[in-house]
Amino acid sequence: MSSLFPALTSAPDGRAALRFGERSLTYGELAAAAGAVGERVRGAGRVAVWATPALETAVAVVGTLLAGVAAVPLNPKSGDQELGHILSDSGPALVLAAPGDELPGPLAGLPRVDVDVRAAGPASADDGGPGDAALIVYTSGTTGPPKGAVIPRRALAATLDALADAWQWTGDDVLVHGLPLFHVHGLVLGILGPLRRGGSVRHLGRFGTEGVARELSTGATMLFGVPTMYHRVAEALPGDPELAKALAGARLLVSGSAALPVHDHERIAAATGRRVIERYGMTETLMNTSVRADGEPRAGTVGVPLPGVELRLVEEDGTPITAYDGETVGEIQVRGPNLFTEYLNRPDATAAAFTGDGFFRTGDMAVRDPDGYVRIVGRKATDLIKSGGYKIGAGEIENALLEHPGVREAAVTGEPDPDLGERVVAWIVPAEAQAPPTLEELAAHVAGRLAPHKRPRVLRCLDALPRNDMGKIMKRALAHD
Ligand code: MCA
Ligand code: AMP
Repeated sequence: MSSLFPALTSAPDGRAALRFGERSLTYGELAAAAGAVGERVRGAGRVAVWATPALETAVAVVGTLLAGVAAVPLNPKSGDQELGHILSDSGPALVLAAPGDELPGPLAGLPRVDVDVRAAGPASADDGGPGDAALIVYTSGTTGPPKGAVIPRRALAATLDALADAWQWTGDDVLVHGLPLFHVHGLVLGILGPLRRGGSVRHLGRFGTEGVARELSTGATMLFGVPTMYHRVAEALPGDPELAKALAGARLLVSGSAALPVHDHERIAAATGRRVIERYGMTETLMNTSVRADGEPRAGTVGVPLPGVELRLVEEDGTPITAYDGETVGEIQVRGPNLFTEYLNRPDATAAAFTGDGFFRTGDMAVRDPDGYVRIVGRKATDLIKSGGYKIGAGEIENALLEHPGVREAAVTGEPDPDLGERVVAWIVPAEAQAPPTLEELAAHVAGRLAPHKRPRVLRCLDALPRNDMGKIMKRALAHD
C-alpha cells in the first residue's frame, strides 16, 4: 500500500480520482498509470515534471512519489534563463511530459519520458522514508535567482492531514480549482490533497467563473483559489445568479497564497450567504494556520495554527511575544513536521532561514487576537511582491531589466492592484533619454527570460534613481502616483 496515497489500492472500483476537462482517471486507472511512471523513474534521484495543467502532470508527480523519487515541477511558461537556472541547480535525471508537448531549448539535453495516462504499470508499495525529498519547489527571494525548497514526504502527509482535520475534509469531497500545478497551492493542496483523502479533484485547465459555477452546481463541494480568483468571482456575482447559487451550495470556499481583501470577502458573503475561509502557508512550510470549518469565519484573519504546527510571534531581537491583544506586531515563526528541510545547494540561505531552536523565520508580520486567531499585517521584506498569488522577488526582475540594452538603471516595486493584489512596477533610467524602451518591450523581455507573471505591468522612466549616501536605491522615495 502507498503510505502517501492509500486510496490508490483501497478505493472501490470505479471511484473518480482526477478530472481535467473531458479526461478523467479512476483510482484504479491512476494506480496503474502512476505505477508505470514509478517503474520508469525508480532510482533516478530527481526528475523534472513539465507541469502543465493536465492529467499527465498529476500522474507524473504521483508516479514519482510512488518510486520514492523527488519531483521538480517546472512552470511551462518559464523563460530560458529561469529554466536554465532550475535545471542546473536541481540536476534532474530526466523530464516527464505529456505526449506532444513541445519542450524548450534548456530541456533539450535531458532524456524525455512521455507520460501515458492509460498505461498499466504494477501497483506497488511506495519507496521512500518520511525524511526523503518529495518535491523541490522553486520560490523567489528578494535577490538572485529562485531557491529550490526541498519538501520531504513527511511534510506532505502532515500538512494534508492537518487540513483534513481543520476542514473536515474527507473522501466524499470533490474539489474544483484552476490553479497552476508548479506551486504548493495547486499541486500539493489541489491535487495531492484530494488523492490523500480518497476524494476527487476537477481541474479547470484555466481558471474562469463559468467553470467554477458549472462544477459547483454538478457535485463539486470545495473551491480553492488565490485572492485574484475570488476577486474575479466577486466582480462577476452581481450579474451571474448561477454562480451565486453554485457558491451558496458549496461546502467550503478556501482562499490562500495572499490576503483576500475584506471588501471581496463581504461582497461574496452578501451575494451567496457563504463566507470564504483563509489559510496561511508558504512553499517552505506548507500550511501553518487556517480558519477551521467548525470555527468562526472572520474576514481578514488566517485562523489558528494547524494541528502539529508550533507558531510564535517574535520581536525584532527574537524575543517571543506573549500578548494575544490584536495589537502587538511580531514576525511569525513556525516549527513542525510541515517544514521543508533545506534550500537545495544553499546552506547559507538555509541556515539564515532557521533560528537556533529550529523555528523557520517566515518574514510575515502579524498580530494575534485574544482567541488565538492570527491576523497578517504585512511583510518584513519590501522587495518581495505578491501578484496574483505568485511571490516575485524585485531583485531578479531588476537584474533582468539591467540586461536590456535600453536600461541603464532599474528598481522594481509593488503597488496595490485591485485584481492582482500587487502589480509589478519598473522604475528605470533609460540608456537614451530620448528613446526609452516601451513597457511592452520590457514586459516581453522579462516574460521571455523569467516568466510572464514576473513581467512589469507599469513603467516609470526617471532621470535618476533616488539613492542614499552609500549609493543604495531608496525605494521608499519612489512615489507611487
Ligand atoms: C501576457 N502574457 C504574456 C505576456 N503578457 N506572455 C508572454 N509575454 C508577455 N509580455 C500571457 C500570460 O502568460 C497568460 O497566458 C496571459 O497572457 C494572461 O496573463 P496574466 O494577465 O498575467 O494573468 P491572468 O491570466 O490574468 O492570471 C491571473 C491568475 C494567475 C489566474 C490569478 O495569476 C494565477 O494563476 N495565479 C495563481 C498563483 C499561485 O498558484 N500561487 C501559489 C503560490 P495564458 O493565456 O497562456 O495563460 S503560493 C503557495 O503555493 C503558498 C504555499 C500558498 O500559501 O498557497
Ligand atoms: P510563497 O512563498 O509563494 O509560497 O508565498 C508564501 C507567502 O504568501 C507567505 O509568506 C505570505 O506572505 C503569503 N500568504 C499565503 N497565504 C496567505 C494568506 N491567507 N494571507 C496573507 N498572506 C498569505
